[in-house]
Amino acid sequence: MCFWFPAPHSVTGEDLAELHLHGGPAVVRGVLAALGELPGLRLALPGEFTKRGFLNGKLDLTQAEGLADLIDAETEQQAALALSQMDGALGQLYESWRGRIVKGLAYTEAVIDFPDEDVPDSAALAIAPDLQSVLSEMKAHLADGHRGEILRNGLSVAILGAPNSGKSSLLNALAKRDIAIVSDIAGTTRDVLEARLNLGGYAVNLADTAGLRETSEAIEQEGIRRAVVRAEAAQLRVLLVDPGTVSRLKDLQTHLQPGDLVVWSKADLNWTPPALADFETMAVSTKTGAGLSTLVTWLADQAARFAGTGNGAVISRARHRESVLEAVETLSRGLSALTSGLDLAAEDLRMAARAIGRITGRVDVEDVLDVVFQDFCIGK
Ligand SMILES: Nc1nc2c(ncn2[C@@H]2O[C@H](COP(=O)(O)OP(=O)(O)O)[C@@H](O)[C@H]2O)c(=O)[nH]1
Ligand SMILES: [Mg+2]
Repeated sequence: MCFWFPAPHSVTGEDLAELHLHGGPAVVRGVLAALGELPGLRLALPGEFTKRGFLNGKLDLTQAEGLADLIDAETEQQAALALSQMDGALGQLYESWRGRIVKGLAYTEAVIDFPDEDVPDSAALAIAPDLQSVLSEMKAHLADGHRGEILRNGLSVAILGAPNSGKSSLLNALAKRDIAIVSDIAGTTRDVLEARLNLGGYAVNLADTAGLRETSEAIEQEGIRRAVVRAEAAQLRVLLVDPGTVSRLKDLQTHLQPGDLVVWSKADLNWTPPALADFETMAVSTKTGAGLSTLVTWLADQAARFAGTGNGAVISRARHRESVLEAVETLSRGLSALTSGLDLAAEDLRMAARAIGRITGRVDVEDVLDVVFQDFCIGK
């Protein structure tokens, strides 16, 4: 069966034919081979359909990125974020900012170009309040606790603890597969091991780390150094304490930050943990499974707290954040220059508009295009 989508109403904006085949690989290969014999036909590059759609004005870069994210989405919340970005919410926000900056630029240039009576100097200052509010909106957009990026990349959680406290067993239990080697030999885990989980619709990256202790063994020392670095970079830390390591609690606690969790492990051994005021605590046994579902719920709640929902216009990529940061910097410089040198102000406003335009793909994007489309699969 063949569908014909004439330009300009197809997804790419060009004439487009779509073949529907029976799904067997041999049939698909046969048809592709036959098509390959026709003059002028070749296989599409990864992301080429979407790229042509972008070049023909069918969607902006944030929407193209939303589509790529939707294809890669593993959890419901990642898909929701991708869909809202595909809908154009983020692109519209950036375009409206760019429009307002460009308007300010136009006023400023008018004052520069017609210095005498036609346009009074105050015209340039008249647009200052609106530019000021664009600046505040951008700053609020940046101060979002990275929730879009956490939604998209997953909440990062590090499991910490002394050797043999049950960290690797916990990672395996939560991931429901044997990722880390479990053994009663202290110092077994050295590298940071990661598992990507879907907890309540949120992506969570759980890291198992080397047990914290004094050691003279060089490789284990390096593992412990990595554990500490990883724990500091994580959004949350879970400290595991078992009966054998509870005496070191005070010292281990120094690696935690407010909001982190202490897990009393090996609850099946029926031991009594000490009272602890500074952190939330819970008891878990990977041997019996007791407490595991409470821990999973806690982690999912934390992911929701950090990431919110995927609705609305939130920054989901470092690429966007860098450009908005650049726009904030140049726009605030331009605003202060409005009262001193209009030429300088105009140049700064132009740079701010360009920084925002780069996010949606409105201006000099050649270098950005490769970055955006290289992650696509063939056929999209
Ligand atoms: N009784 C009991 N033993 C456990 C539990 N979890 C782990 N262990 C044992 O504790 C030892 C150390 O476990 P492991 O996960 O390798 O700890 P790690 O060094 O912190 O990664 C192993 O012998 C495990 O079988 C548990 O919930 N209950
Ligand atoms: Mg281990």
